[in-house]
Amino acid sequence: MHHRRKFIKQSLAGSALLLTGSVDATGLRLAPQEKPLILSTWNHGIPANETAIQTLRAGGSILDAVEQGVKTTELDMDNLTVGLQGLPDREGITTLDASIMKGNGECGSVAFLRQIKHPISVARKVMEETPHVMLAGEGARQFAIAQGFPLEKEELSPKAKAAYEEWKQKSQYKPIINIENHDTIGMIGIDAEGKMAGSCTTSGLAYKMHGRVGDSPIIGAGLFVDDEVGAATATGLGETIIRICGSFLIVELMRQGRSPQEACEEAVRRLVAKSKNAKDIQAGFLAINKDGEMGAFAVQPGFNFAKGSLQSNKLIDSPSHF
Ligand code: SD4
Repeated sequence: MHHRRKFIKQSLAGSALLLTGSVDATGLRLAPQEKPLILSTWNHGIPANETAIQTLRAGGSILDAVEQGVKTTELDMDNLTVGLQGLPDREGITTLDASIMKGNGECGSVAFLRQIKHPISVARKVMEETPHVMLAGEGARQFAIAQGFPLEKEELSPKAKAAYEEWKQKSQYKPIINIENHDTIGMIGIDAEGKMAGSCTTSGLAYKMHGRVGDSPIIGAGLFVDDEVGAATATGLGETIIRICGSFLIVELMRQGRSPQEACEEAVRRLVAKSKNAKDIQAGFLAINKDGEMGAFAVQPGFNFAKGSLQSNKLIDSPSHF
């Protein structure tokens, strides 16, 4: 409850326009009625949102905005959870997962992709240039090369290499929550006309088993968008998100009348109920509905997200279950 109150306070502080929006009896139906609106996971969402908003200002579509936005993160050398500079699997190989989706149901994704700098753009090509939704591994890499994406040298970034060498001392396979306070980037957006799109891109869980794929490239788990209802994206321990079809669940709950905030809270409640060790894991969700209302909720404190509009771009702490 404390966190929820804090969230509402910060959301209110974040937007003067929000004051004209509706707040229901429970205080949950926050209607910023700011469109376009872009939400991105974690603090790296701030520069990603900047790019997304600039893309819209330059006349790009909401799909262009969510693709260009997360490409900023894919290139961020300080980020150890997205892009080729991300932490490797336990064999020392960095493999990438990404998905992209439009509100009309078109979507594309890549999983277990190596040596390609922008998996999100390959995911978009899967959506636009193939009859398929998802390509994985060597097939995804071959497709990327055929589409003209340069093949990068397979070597760890200096930061990832140092972290991997340290991890190898003990080689303990244990998910770490909230490492560096940023992780996978999931971005969802709505444009001025109410069209929605989303993107999600990650190097996945650090020191995962070779071949492991998380929620981020799985449509309905890490990302789901439906112009008739809303959009949702996820971050955190992918296995727990896949098990509840997290993002699809949130959109379906909104379809049944829940606010984005209520839907995110219900998804976390289910995820916690289905997890044996909920106290040790982190997962967080973001949602928007077609009216531009938003929601955020996580298992643990520490999850934050960036809310970007034409007026502002702010980091907001998410409320949490624990
Ligand atoms: C995954 N959801 O691969 C991603 C990574 C992440 O916190 O968000 N980790 O499971």
